[in-house]
Amino acid sequence: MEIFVLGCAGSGKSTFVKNFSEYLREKGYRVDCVNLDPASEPIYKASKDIREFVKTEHVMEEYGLGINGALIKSVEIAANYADKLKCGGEFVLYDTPGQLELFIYSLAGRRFVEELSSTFSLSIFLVDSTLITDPESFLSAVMQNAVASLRLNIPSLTVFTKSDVSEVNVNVLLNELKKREGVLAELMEKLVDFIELTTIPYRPIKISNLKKTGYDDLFSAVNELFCSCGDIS
Ligand SMILES: Nc1nc2c(ncn2[C@@H]2O[C@H](COP(=O)(O)OP(=O)(O)O)[C@@H](O)[C@H]2O)c(=O)[nH]1
Ligand SMILES: [Mg+2]
Repeated sequence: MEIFVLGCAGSGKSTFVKNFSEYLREKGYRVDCVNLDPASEPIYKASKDIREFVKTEHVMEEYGLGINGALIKSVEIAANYADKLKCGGEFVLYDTPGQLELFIYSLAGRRFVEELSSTFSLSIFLVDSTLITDPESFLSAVMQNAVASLRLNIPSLTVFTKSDVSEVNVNVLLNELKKREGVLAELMEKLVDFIELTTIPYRPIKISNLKKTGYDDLFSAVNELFCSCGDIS
């Protein structure tokens, strides 16, 4: 099974890849971690690393680009090497570039996913819980996950990280929403219907990468996604 780990910069992708791979190995699975971020050295032992083929800092020098241009260019170049990053583990965790938009709003992300995925591929969309302070930020995060899923054409689970410092309480947020008025409140009410209709079993899953909690719940949700298809590894 291939798991593409997505999320905004700082949401906890790399820490998740490191700690969730350890969790899966403790369960007895063969796990590969793959770094798809040409701008960062992996903080885990990577079976494959895109930086063997392209490094953002070299692209900056070679093409005379600033950091933003070099990030875009290096991810474009990286996609040409996607076929060299295949791994044979029962679970393969792909750590994606720091900036989410480089992966989901460029053609590169789709190329990586097409090249590397099999029948049992999904993305895990990490959201920093400390940034979910109101119904607006909650619904934006869930919608952002829906966009990522559509852009990459794979199922995607929303997962709230950093639950050790801040816990997302969906019922409280939805109650808050009832008190809102105006055009945006109407939009949000419709989005709640949309989420309920289209995202089961995409329930909010809360994890802490630091404490390694919530991983059992996440593991069950991953299994549920493919449960009608038999052996998922
Ligand atoms: N408290 C807390 N910090 C976390 C958690 N996950 C990641 N972090 C911290 O958040 C920062 C960004 O994490 P990182 O994995 O580099 O995020 P990335 O940019 O998405 O790859 C680091 O300082 C991590 O130690 C978590 O579950 N809880
Ligand atoms: Mg990272």
